Amino acid sequence: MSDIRVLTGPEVAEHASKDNCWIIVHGKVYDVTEFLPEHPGGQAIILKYAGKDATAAYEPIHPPDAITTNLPVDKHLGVVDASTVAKVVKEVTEEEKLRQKYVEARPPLDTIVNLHDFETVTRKVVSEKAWAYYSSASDDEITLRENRMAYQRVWFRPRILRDVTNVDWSTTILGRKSSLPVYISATALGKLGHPDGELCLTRAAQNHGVIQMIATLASCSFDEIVDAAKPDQTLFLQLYVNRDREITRKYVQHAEARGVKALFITVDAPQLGRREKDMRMKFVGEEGVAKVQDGQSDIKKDEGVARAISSFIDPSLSWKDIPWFRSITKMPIILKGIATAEDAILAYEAGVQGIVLSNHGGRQLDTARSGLEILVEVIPALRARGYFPNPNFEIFVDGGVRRASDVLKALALGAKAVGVGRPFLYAFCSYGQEGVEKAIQIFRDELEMNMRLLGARTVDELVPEMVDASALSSHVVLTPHDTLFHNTYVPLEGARFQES
Ligand code: PPY
Repeated sequence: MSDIRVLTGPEVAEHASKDNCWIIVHGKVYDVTEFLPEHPGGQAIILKYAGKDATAAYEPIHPPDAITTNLPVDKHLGVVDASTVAKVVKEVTEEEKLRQKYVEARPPLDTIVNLHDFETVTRKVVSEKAWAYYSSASDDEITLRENRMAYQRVWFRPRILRDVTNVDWSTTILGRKSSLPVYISATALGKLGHPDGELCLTRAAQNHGVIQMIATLASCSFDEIVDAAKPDQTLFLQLYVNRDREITRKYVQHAEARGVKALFITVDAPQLGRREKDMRMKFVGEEGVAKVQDGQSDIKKDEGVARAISSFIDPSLSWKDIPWFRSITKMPIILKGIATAEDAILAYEAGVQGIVLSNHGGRQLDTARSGLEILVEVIPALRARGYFPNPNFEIFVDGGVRRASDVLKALALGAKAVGVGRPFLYAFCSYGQEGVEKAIQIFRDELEMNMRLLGARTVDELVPEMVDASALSSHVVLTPHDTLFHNTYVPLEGARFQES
């Protein structure tokens, strides 16, 4: 066994320049000189910690293994004697003091009554940077808001006198049991908002029989998440396809070997949308983000959290790649981000096992339609070709779901289940694992009431006749104002003047 080199703080501090840059992360010393130009978050942020302990800045946004997997072994220099390292004292800003105050003053969890409440709390208890990244959507955020509005253009046609003493909202998703017709959809960078990150989702999901989709860009590493799950817990994987297909192949095969049950390939993000709230945070100057997977280095300095780390995503991904995915895994393959009937038909004909009708939470092409509106176009088109219903091809919808009534509308119109991303993310940002459990409970309570009132005892009894979706594709119908949503929605702002 080779001896581990033990370095001192002052020794590390000697390597604090662009041409000779060492940093400390988790008590280990790394030579990142050659990696500097490749860092997706830019060089500036690493150089800020050159010769120092970068752990505090590294931790919220990098999976623990990001540095070890991306840096060649010969750049792992050894461990540092902790007693010799100067502590990095982080100045407590006014923003941070205010944030702490809000954390202390959070509404007790038992006073939270709906999913919007988690968003209201999150906005105050996470950093401005986290809020900007999570809440932002592309361009004018029209689609973000439309996702919510679309559900309000569909009205119920409830049936009565059906003995609704017992109602059961459990279902299967891709052949796996799910206690809800809802799965936790992938959201990235969970540690920006809570120290335990996505593990809050995993632990809550296992207690309640809910399925979690792990994000390629989760803050927790893939293995940490799988390790936190019970052996029989169903996990799905969301995939950003890497320009280096070998990295993707290994990632997918590792996931399958670790028991992941389905692969959701994101197909609506060949380039990341411009999320202006996020961009205005000038993320890169202050904190860095990991080269989570291998990628390019042509990063601009002020593009926000998401665009800073998106360069590894392959924009050349095409229908021609589907057979390759089929050849590397036996997991069901689902295309996440289908937005038209034409592509739904192509997906079916490509032999995948499902599609997610989605606009990526309004974060990609602005003024793209809502998943629900896509659904009413897709179902008849598939049906006309004899492709629907088909138990081996499931259709999911995501975006804008805040109420069980939304879920029931999507199911009545033909969705197998719906994906919920931000509300679960906000649930753990505001209250950790307990928040997620509460969010699940809220779904249960709302499902019970709404199914009774709708006259549907099981998810199979949710049929198209229970909804009037005739106004869904008209974008000019007036509905009563959605007060809760509008109270949490933060309007975009214009250019900022410099502070004097
Ligand atoms: C998103 O932010 O919408 C994502 O899908 C996650 C992400 C984060 C950073 C780079 C690319 C994608």
